[in-house]
Amino acid sequence: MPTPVKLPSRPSARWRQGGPAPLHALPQLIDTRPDARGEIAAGLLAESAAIAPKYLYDALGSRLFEAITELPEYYLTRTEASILARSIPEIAATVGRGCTLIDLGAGNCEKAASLFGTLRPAQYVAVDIAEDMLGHAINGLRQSWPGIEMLGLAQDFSSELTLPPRVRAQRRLLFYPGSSIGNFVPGDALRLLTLIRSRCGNDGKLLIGVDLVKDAAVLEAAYDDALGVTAAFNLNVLNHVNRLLGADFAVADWIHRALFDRSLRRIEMHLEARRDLVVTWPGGQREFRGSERIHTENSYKFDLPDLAALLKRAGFERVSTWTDDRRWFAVCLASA
Ligand code: AVJ
Repeated sequence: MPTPVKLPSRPSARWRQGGPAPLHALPQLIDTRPDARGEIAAGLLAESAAIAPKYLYDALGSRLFEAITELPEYYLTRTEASILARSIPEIAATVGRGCTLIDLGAGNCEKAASLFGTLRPAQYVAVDIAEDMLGHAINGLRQSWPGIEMLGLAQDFSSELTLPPRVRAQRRLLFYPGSSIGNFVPGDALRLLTLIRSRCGNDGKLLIGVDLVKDAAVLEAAYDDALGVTAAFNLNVLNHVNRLLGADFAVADWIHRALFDRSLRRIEMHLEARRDLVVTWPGGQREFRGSERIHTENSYKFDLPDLAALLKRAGFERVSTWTDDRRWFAVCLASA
């Protein structure tokens, strides 16, 4: 029998917000993340074990991901930044000053902040499942941009995208950069984009960045770098699961794997057991054979025609696209 551990209790959904309050007294961080334990246990007990990629982002995982974005092999972040730097004047001219910028998966908010000077939003809403990073980032940004009203939402927007009444309904620009849409299998990606479209209102737009299909060696190096930072990022999910579920994963028992599946057009990240072992948690356990894997992430790669088709199916009408010279990454502005 596993030793019972004390688990943090979390109400299933909560608005850290009472009735009407003066604007200055409202919280800057609203947390509605659901309880994770049931979902994680179900994933571990599935015939092909899986842990959802959102659990990669505890405090350390968020910092490891930041480190990944600086690796020579991980071209995505800097390629997207260079495309945005070139296209943002045109985007800003289309969107106009004073929009409400809604940042989906804001992380350290750096990408969105790099657009503030040109875009001049009136309101900035940062949504992310990683609450620790969000609070810090927003506090920092407030100092530098006192003219922009800011709000953080700790939310798993893959299951809900609930925008409180303080978020203005008009002139929204939803920002979904970094190819994060690639974490979703095609049906879920379409569902999420349709949800995003519904949050755009009748005059809103979506600015999205996606990674494009390319040479397997380039892709695999980006997800299995020489320094081992991506390996640490992947393995760290086990520490997070140990805390969330009270499980007893030993990180040293697992190996990081990242492979491109060209027919499915996705990088898959897995953790592979080094030997036969048993993992236990309060109320459950799972046996793994040596070399058995836990699937931790899909990272889909797109081509431009499919991407435009996907955005249209989600309800966007006009789509403008910018890419880099190598056509490794694309940024799209899609309007309702
Ligand atoms: C943040 C989901 C876009 O898939 O490239 C980086 C996460 N995983 N290295 C990606 C990630 C491994 C990243 N996204």
